[in-house]
Amino acid sequence: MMAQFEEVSKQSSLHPKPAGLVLQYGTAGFRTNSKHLDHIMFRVGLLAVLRSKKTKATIGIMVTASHNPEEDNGVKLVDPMGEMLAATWESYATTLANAEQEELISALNEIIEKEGIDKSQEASVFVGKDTRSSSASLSQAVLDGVHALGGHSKDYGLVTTPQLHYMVCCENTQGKYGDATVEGYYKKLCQAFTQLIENASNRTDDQKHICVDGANGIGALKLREMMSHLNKGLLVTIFNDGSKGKLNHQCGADFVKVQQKPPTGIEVHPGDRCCSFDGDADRIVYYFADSQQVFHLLDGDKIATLISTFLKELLIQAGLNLRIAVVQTAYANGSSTHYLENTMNVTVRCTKTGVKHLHHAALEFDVGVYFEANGHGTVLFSKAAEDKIQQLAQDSSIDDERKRAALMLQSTINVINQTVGDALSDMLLIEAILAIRGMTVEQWDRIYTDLPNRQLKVKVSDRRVIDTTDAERRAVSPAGLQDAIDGLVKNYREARSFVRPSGTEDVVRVYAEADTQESADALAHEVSLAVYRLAGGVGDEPKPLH
Ligand code: 16G
Ligand code: MG
Repeated sequence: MMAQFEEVSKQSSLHPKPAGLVLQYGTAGFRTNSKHLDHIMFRVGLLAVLRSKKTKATIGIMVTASHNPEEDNGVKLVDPMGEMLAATWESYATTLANAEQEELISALNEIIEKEGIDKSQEASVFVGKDTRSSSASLSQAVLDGVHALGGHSKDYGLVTTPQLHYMVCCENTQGKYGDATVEGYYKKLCQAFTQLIENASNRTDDQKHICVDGANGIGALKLREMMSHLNKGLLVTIFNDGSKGKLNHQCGADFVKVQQKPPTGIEVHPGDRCCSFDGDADRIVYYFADSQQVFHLLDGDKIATLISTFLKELLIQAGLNLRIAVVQTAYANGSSTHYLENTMNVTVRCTKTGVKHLHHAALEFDVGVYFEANGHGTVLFSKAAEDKIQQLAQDSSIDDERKRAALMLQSTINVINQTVGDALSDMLLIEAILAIRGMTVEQWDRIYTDLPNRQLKVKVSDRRVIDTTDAERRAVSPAGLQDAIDGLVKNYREARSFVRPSGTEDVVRVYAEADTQESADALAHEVSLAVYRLAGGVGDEPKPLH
């Protein structure tokens, strides 16, 4: 190990840390301009080796900055079952990232001691990257870090974030989750999709057709690869495939959700079913234009409703008494929550923003459907639920209806990427559900009507003065802010508003919804003013939207 540390010191001087640069492992890992990330990548490689030794399992490292602009990059660690890195290790990541060159070895030693890591344990790390121009050299820096500390690596090259999560899970379950190859991923998902759509009656080519905005990123590439496994069960036209446009520029799921309009690079004709991926293909939103050319967005809430309704009905048909729930955040449209709780009688949980919080809450149920309104989400099945579904699917004594439902549940388990939200996998499940139901996007959209809403940002001198509780739905500090919000909300119908410090940008986010767009806009503005006045706003006072 001494020799290994010398190697780390030597190599780390080739990946020097810019003096004074401080970065934090946030909700989505490290993320900033790609110029500042070389030393971060090397050190994340080191940390992954320690994490692998500690867990005695393969760890994943994904080089991506998701929906951020092309100039940015970032990196996330993936834990053994394909989940996000454990929270205690996030702070190790931050410590390592910010250690000066001469402190690096002692920082490593400290982690080794604290975690009681067996230094002689073998380490294995899977690495993937997105299509950014900086990703190639940055993922090389990751590999350098892994090798400097004596870890084994497997470089998957260009993959989506969810594909890397899948690989890690496959490897650590000795193939039970699937084959840890890109081929294995396509085969597993596409076979399940093909089985699901056997339950759909004859579909026309129009019904099979979908327009996909690939955000000029990795999702477009991987969707094209996947199409050869789909046997014409789905007819896909890919837009923003990276051949001309710039990554995430005026396109992708984040753009469409935030701007509430179609991306550039795609013409949305009435009747077309469209969807957008984000830059690393872990988010998806759907949309269409109606006959009046009015744009309709089907976000994560609509997706969660479609999927949970489908699953709940299958569970009833299969006669399985399993607990199903939908996990959302405060950003979920009030209409979706109301519909799920009061019409569908589904349990709804609300957690803080960030995938790991939703994922964690979903684990408490037999079938946990989680989605953020921004389109990141998946379904988790408990081990007990999977076993029961498996048994029933093989039971020859049950009637046809139960059997059919059990088989569909089984295929759903296989089509969904349970490790993390996955645009490719979510798209296949959504397409299968629409096909089985014989449902158009218009019909899906009409299940409930979104309450008009508005999101704004307010700049303050220190966003940490805002502290929240109740899954970010109420502010406990600064004093008087929540009372002010409550007072404003009372002036509108069906209104709701909350504020929270962003985890990814230096701003406070404001959300408001109400019975009309005018009211939602006015309320969001008034709440922004309250934040500006009570939480140390900087710059000009927020202006009304109209
Ligand atoms: C990160 C989160 C995402 C969340 C977003 C909120 C992960 C992998 N990603 O992108 O889930 O919606 O942050 O951003 O957890 P905000 O804190 O700036 O509003
Ligand atoms: Mg993403």
